Amino acid sequence: MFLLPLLVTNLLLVAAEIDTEVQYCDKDAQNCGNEVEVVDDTKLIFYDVNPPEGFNLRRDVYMRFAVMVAEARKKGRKNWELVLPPWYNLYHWKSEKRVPIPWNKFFDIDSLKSFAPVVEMYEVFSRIKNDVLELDTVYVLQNFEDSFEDGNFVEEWGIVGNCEYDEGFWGYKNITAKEVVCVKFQGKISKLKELISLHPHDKKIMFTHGEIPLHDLYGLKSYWDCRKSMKFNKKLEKIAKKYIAEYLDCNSKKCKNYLSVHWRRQDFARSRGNDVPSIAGTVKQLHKNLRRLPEIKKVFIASDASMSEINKLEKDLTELGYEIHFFLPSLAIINEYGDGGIAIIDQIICSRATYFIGTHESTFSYRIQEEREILGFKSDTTFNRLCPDSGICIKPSRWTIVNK
Ligand SMILES: Nc1nc2c(ncn2[C@@H]2O[C@H](COP(=O)(O)OP(=O)(O)O)[C@@H](O)[C@H]2O)c(=O)[nH]1
Ligand SMILES: *[C@@H]1O[C@H](CO)[C@@H](O)[C@H](O)[C@H]1NC(C)=O
Ligand SMILES: [Mg+2]
Repeated sequence: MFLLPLLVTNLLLVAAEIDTEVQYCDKDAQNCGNEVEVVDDTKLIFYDVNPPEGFNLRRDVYMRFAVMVAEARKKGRKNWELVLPPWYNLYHWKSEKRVPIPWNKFFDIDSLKSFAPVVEMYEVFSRIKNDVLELDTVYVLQNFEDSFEDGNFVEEWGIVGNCEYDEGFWGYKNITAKEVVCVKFQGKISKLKELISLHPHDKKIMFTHGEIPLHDLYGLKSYWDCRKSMKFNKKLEKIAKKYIAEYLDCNSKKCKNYLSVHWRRQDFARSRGNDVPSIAGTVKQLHKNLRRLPEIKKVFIASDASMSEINKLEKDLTELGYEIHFFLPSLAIINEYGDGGIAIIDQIICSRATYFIGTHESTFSYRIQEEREILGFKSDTTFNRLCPDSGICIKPSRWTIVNK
């Protein structure tokens, strides 16, 4: 029986690989790392995002951290793991119960893990024996007052000193920090590694205002590899698929018979009059686009608008001869997935349409555009926007997919 020794050797090899960064383990030496120590050696990277930011910017911030940690792993830092920050108290999710929501509610965690070593907060808790999760260092990131010195953007950071963190650790009362340090930061996310290396023995490091560091390579291969791994929870996909089959008569991921619109209202309608149209302006633009697509009569509308605005839009478009659809969730879906899940279902339905029209500078629309690039739609059918009623209407940037 030679299987067992082989297995043991393999385990040792794995352990040695995890251990490489820290120390070389000689069997004669004292304190030789045993398996328990190896497990404890994990370096956990936590982060959070400026509280008012919405779901879809947060998805982008995740990608910055995921790419950084995946790259660090490739360069031998095998013990780094990224902790997925629970979704808590999001500004737009009005009906949500105030409890931290794990990422598996919205995303396919195995797929995320295929790109980066991520771990849910509840898994971190389950590894801990104490009643409290104590972070070693929390870096509170802050912008420099002047980001452009002499008109040049320079990458830099500087420690301000000890300070306070009062944003509440994703709603958990049992998380504390040994040290909180304020840091002015400007630059790409890989520069955070310089901060991480200040305290090489820290095992739990957190960055707040994760939106401040920028992508290392925005729109390049690593970006898209990460983006492709951000698959939604299969149950949400299934709900969207069923809706598309039932109401939009399509059984494929690339439909040929409906147009979709992301009609962003609320704060956009209130404060971005130069970017978004009125209801009448929306009707006019949709009619104009649909006249160029004579085979399409079905229109799917995703929106955060009030019921009265939606009803008006629906009435006007129906009078013009179009068949208008919205996703109206059942109570069961509302209870199970909340506003966050419903928004994802809207995004999936938009991303599978023949033709998509989005809202200018909405990250909700950007994520739909990326999904369509991944599905392989022609870019002409994707990078379209609603224009304001009057004034200039800048064409959307085309962030097309990069596969190699
Ligand atoms: N269900 C649904 N929710 C939306 C829609 N548009 C916006 N929302 C909600 O409003 C939030 C908008 O914030 P965010 O994700 O930051 O996107 P942005 O503000 O448009 O860049 C979303 O996360 C949703 O919760 C929509 O078409 N459908
Ligand atoms: C912290 O509290 C949450 C519930 O609020 C619980 O799920 C988690 O296990 C606790 N963590 C620890 C380390 O006890
Ligand atoms: Mg937003």
